[in-house]
Amino acid sequence: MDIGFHCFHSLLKRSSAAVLTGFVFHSCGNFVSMADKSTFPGFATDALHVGQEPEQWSSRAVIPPISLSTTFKQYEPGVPYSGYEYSRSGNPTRSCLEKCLASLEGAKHGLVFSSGLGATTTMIHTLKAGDHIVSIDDVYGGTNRYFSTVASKFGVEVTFCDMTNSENLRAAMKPSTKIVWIESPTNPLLKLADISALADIAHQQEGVTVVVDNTFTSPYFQRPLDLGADLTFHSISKYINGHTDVIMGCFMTNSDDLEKQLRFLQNAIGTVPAPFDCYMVNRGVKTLHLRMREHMRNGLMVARALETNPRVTKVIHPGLESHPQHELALKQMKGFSGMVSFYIKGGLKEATLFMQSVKVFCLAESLGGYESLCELPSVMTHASVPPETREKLGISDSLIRLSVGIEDGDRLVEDLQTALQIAVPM
Ligand code: P1T
Repeated sequence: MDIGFHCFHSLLKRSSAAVLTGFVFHSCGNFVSMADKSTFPGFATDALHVGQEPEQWSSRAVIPPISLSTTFKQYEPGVPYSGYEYSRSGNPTRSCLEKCLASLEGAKHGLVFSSGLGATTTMIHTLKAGDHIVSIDDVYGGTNRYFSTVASKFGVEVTFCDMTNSENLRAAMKPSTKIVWIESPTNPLLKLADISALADIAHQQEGVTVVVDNTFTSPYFQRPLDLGADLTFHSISKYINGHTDVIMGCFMTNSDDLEKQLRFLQNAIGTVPAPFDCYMVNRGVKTLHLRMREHMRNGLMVARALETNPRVTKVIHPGLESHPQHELALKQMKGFSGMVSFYIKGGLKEATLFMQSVKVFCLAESLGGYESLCELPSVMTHASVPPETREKLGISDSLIRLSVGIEDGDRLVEDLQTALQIAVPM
């Protein structure tokens, strides 16, 4: 256990006490500087500089240019001057983003795709009919839909499994299992999976690839590859880009073989992002470390405030002592994002009125941008999950998901408290 863990742990406690007693800003100042010390060394420097070397451009441009050309001149047939031939198979703006993102996960390779689901689709193309995936049960609705209704059409079998108990994975695996798909924290219930324990179990069987969807935490606070995963996945559309203006996904890996397979499939399928979008993400990621500290501070502040509100029946945030896997959070994460879920007293009527009454938060899908968003998973992001699965998981019409942004924390709390008063008369 390192010093970072102790700082993180004691600050969580200090921050909560301070929020309750009203000394939010003073405490959060400490929190931010301490949280910063506990993150991965060199993160900010890498986010700013890796893959950005001016020497790679003849102009010595400090900011990587947007390379729009779809094709590149060749010296003789099949021998390009620059290593690039055609932009589906490789592009200079994309390459510098991939190098930068790989460094943030401590990975050897990074690959970016046209969307998070485009990346998922590409990975599933490594399988053949009859192969089996074990997926965490509380997975993003679109991932669930892709596994259950699209991959299954091609003969790929999927088992959804509650991985909060790692032993459940052992029971769910079959000789045909090829991928174990973990999301931690999950979308939208913020359940955690013990990545090291699950990777150990999965790797007892040869040929199993462990994928961790790290979208909800970002590489600033969690590095699944260090915990034994083979691939880290992100919907870049969220925290990594952070500005709600690009749809993109990625995989990071230390495996040369997985990188080779994914690059081949990406070129064969065509799931590539546009150079302009790569430029945008390369720019957005430069402030990831700064944004994540603010998301963490505001997320905890909001979670604490909701916990004491009588119009709320339950708050879910891995940083709260009430979270059933709080200790695991402290063990495998170095901090938290701005994701908070809660159950409002009442049902669909109260939840709808609440989301129509907020003024700073915006009622919209997605998450991880600088702005605060709220949504109702049961009818929005997780509507495609079968109703009986939603019910079993607890994705009811009173479950509201917040993506807490980096506005002033006290304004966010005030906005939520006011909307709750309007929506749930007492
Ligand atoms: O939207 P896209 O970039 O294709 O990423 C899909 C995806 C994958 N994994 C997680 C954990 C996600 O949250 C998402 C996208 N999620 C939303 C749009 C949402 O509002 O939850």
